[in-house]
Amino acid sequence: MRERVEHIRAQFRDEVRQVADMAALARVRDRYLGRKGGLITQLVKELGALPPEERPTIGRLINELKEEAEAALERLRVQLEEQAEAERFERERVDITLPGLRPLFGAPHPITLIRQRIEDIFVSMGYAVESGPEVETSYYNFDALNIPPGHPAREAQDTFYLSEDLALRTQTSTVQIRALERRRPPLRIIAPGKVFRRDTPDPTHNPMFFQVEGLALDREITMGDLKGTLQEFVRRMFGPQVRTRFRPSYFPFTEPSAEVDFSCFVCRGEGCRVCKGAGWIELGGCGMVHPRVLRGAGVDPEEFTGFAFGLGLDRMVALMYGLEDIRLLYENDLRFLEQFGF
Ligand code: 2NL
Repeated sequence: MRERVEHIRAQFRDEVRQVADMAALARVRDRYLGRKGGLITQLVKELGALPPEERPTIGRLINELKEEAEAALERLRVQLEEQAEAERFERERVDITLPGLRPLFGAPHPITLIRQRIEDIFVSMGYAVESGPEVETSYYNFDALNIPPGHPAREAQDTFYLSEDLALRTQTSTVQIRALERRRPPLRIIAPGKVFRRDTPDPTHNPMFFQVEGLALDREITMGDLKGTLQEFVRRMFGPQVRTRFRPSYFPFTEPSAEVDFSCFVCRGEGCRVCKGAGWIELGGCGMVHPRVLRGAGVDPEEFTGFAFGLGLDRMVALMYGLEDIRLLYENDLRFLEQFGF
């Protein structure tokens, strides 16, 4: 019996040394200490069959073996667990001193930035900001603006027609006519928004661009009010030293009509790269609203007069940021767009 105990002890020690993982550990535990058929468990059961004088010594021996086995297996279990945890920590290691990844932040589009500045200036002068549909009927696009059927401005060559009667708006006057029908004068509104013309893209043209139109109607409004308003606008926009200049022009929807320029905010009119040596930069077109346009919208031109203007937003953005090609504004290249705002 003593030899069997010693043999099992040697065998146990040998097997325990070869255990490399939890599964092997469980197998060894079961083989020696399992409730049914464990080799050591078996020894304990056989103790009763020994002669009484042998029982105490053999019993102690078996007990020692059992305790040794239990202790060895427990030590091994703890060791395997620590080892598994250390491996997991190593696998999941994170270098918290590494620089973080910069989160991609949105930035307002340069057209949005300038549009908001323009809106703020006019809102502070008592104007409301209006918007309306980009697809318009011939009535709002042309008839209401004193552009009759057959007029060259209605040509399919310049306008994106969607059907006989529908087209993409070519100016935001459409929005102003709609607002006028809704609000009735006196009123002061601006209509910033997208407009569409069938132009071939080049550094200064894009078939879709942005315009800000303005309209002020009241009793006894004069051309002087128009000049003062646009003068104040360019001062607030480009600087206090900037002057304006009005040249006679023609639009079907205003009479009289004018082109408005402002003195170059870079060279103060001396002539430079920005103003192409002219000293002046074109701002847009303007004039006193044509009586026929007023009458068409149900406004009595004997009671109310007013001025209107149309300014190119893209050109102002290009000037402000020194862009050589306005198409940059429509290519959605993040390397370009990331540079604006905040
Ligand atoms: C230009 C010319 C202009 C208007 C737009 C307008 C609007 C109404 C009535 C009369 Cl509701 N006129 N708008 C007037 C004059 C010129 O735009 O060259 N824009 C870039």
